Amino acid sequence: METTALLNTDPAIYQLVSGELERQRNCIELIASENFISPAVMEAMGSVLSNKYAEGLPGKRYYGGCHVVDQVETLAIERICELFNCKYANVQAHSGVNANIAAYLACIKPGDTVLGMSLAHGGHLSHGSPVNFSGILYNMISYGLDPETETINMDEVERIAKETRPKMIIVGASAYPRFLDFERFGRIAREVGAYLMADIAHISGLIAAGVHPSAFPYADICTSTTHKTLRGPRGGFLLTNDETLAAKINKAIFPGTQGGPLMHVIAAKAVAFAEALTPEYRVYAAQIVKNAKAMGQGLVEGGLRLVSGGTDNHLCLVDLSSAGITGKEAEELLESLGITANKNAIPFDKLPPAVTSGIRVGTPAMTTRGFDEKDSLLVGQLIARAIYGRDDEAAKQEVATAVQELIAAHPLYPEL
Ligand code: DSN
Repeated sequence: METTALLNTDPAIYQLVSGELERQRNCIELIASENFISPAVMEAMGSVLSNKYAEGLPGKRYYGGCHVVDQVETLAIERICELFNCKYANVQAHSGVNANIAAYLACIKPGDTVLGMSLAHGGHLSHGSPVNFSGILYNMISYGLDPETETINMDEVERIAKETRPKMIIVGASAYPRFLDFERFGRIAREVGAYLMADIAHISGLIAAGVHPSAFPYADICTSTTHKTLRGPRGGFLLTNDETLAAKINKAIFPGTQGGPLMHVIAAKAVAFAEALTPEYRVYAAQIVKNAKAMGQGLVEGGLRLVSGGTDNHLCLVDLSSAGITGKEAEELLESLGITANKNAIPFDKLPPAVTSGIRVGTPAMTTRGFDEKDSLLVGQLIARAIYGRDDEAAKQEVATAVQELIAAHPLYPEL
């Protein structure tokens, strides 16, 4: 790293930041929710905008000196609205969960019934887990996957919705490799008089680039993170086309659940949104999906089973139960060979969440690094080779060498 201020002031943290850069450079990053931001996004995040308090919205702040950050936030809002072809956005949410908290607060009251996807089947903690605010404050009902197809059974969602009459239905997932049927979810929500909240955190970049069906016009409200497929800084945002709901969302963020917005992060979001509006980004997002399919092919050729039989998006969920290894063991094995992935429950998993029978592997980060379908096919094959050859030192060495060759061919952050 070139800067000297951090080195001089705090060599311990400098060394750790450098160490993390080296770690990112030297492994194949397959955590489906991670990505590598551009140097421009990084620069905006490390800027003097971090110094500014700006509670409120552009033009309506509770502090003086906001005329510059007002322009920053206005640009971020205009760009995200253009990206998703929608009318209103709030870009202040500190994270995806903060965006979800605001969405609940804007739409419903504590104790109301909400229908969301089960965490055990690929949903998210904030979609109703009993240990999360959502499960604590609301009456959460869940839908899961069909045991045969391992996909969302929309007839079953409709049946549960009609039976339980939720005030809000959530569509969105953290470990679901198939397209989400926003249109059908929208019809069900309208039939039972519920708001439809689409949590598009994982797939927002794919939707923005037109390689996944859009949640609008079906969703009343969309929530998302900015740092997954969208390749921005860590953070969240909310979108809607409804003016009344937009006002409620703004109030739910501030003063409802947050204080001062992180203006440096909002600037970095604006930069990432501008990047996502370019033709190059659309090519990138399409490549993410092509790479996930190629990686899935490599995994299957190597003898592993994919939940639902394949992928439509940026990730594959791998069922390891017939390979005789747990998700936890596979995560550790792969990490020792230079591949970073995460253990993940598979539908109807018999093992606990800290062990699991699966791993989740995604392509957003490695696609940023320049991996193509040929590389991704090889990555899938290498994962399978590592898993089936885990007791064979020569096989493991072969995988580790192939990993090093792949990353050497696609350098990360050469400018740093
Ligand atoms: N932790 C994120 C993921 O990995 O999917 C979701 O919040």
